[in-house]
Amino acid sequence: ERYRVAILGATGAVGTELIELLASRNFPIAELRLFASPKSAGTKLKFKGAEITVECVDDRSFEGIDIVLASAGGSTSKALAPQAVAAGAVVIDNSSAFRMRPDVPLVIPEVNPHAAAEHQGIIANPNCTTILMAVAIYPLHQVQPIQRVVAATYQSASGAGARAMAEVETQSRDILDGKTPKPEIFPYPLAFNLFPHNTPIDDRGYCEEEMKMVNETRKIFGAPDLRVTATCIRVPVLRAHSEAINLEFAAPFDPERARAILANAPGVKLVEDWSANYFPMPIDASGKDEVLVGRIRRDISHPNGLELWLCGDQIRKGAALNAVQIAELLIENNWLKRK
Ligand code: A2P
Ligand code: 11C
Repeated sequence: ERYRVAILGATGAVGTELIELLASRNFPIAELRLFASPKSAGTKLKFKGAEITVECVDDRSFEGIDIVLASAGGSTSKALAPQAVAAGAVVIDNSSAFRMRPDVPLVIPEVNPHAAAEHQGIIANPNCTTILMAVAIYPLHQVQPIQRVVAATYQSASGAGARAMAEVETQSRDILDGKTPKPEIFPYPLAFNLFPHNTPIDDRGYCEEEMKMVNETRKIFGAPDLRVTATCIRVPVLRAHSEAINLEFAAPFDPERARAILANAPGVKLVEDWSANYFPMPIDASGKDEVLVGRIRRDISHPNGLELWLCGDQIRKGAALNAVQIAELLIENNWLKRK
């Protein structure tokens, strides 16, 4: 069977990757429609050698569509996902608009695939930072429940979209040419700099991105009391996010055992060469499907602590790949229709 698929936000960083992944993974497509904002209408994008014209959305855009892969921001998803569901489509939404709604599954296929079966038309793709961390730590959590997570992130520009990536490149050139960079998408220059993630800050001092890591991880793991704290930082890297993660268990977790578990975990690639001091790096994670994990070591400050370091392609596993994997999961299990 083949499916009619629409990408909402087809011209964006994630949308472009969605098109590439549908082609390279030979997704069973009967028809692919591409939507973006009115300013992109008429643009032609390539899919498997053919050209598809980008359309803007109207009242009838989703008629006859089976699967909508949405990555056009939260407000666009809020406005258009219900319309797509009413037209009979399943929406896999990359925005944060629906993630914490009890009737919306929040799915990472390697972690909680069965949650997808319960969808009522919308399935949410988690935040990229959350996905990368969850893929790496869930296999350990299954063996010995994690009590507490302390994460620090080093997030690439791609998390803020295609224009943010272009801004870092332009800023880098400007600075090397002796010009003063003009930030537009980001609040401050990112080239040769870094700053805390610029989402709104709550009354406890946590930004939205940090609280997404807390709340989404709890929902995905089905562990509402899991203690998670995070510090999210934007760094001048283009595509891949990195994360330093400290895990605390109820009893010691042998690093050798963690290494053996992660060497065989789905979606994870163990990258460790201690003699060469070679561990995951964003340049090696860019364009890869797996989350690269390494520097697994016992926490010298706590007998039950474990340290690890990871890098993952934010556009791929952090967004587009996870969404396509959810679509594949629905098809393989015959879960497209609502229960
Ligand atoms: P456009 O390129 O026409 O602005 P990114 O996250 O990389 O910034 O990409 C955002 C994506 O969402 C782009 O494809 C963008 O289209 C699309 N988009 C933004 N606003 C809308 C809208 N109101 N309706 C449809 N697509 C939108
Ligand atoms: C970033 N993770 O790197 C963010 C972008 O909730 O999907 C994605 C925000 C989200 O800025």
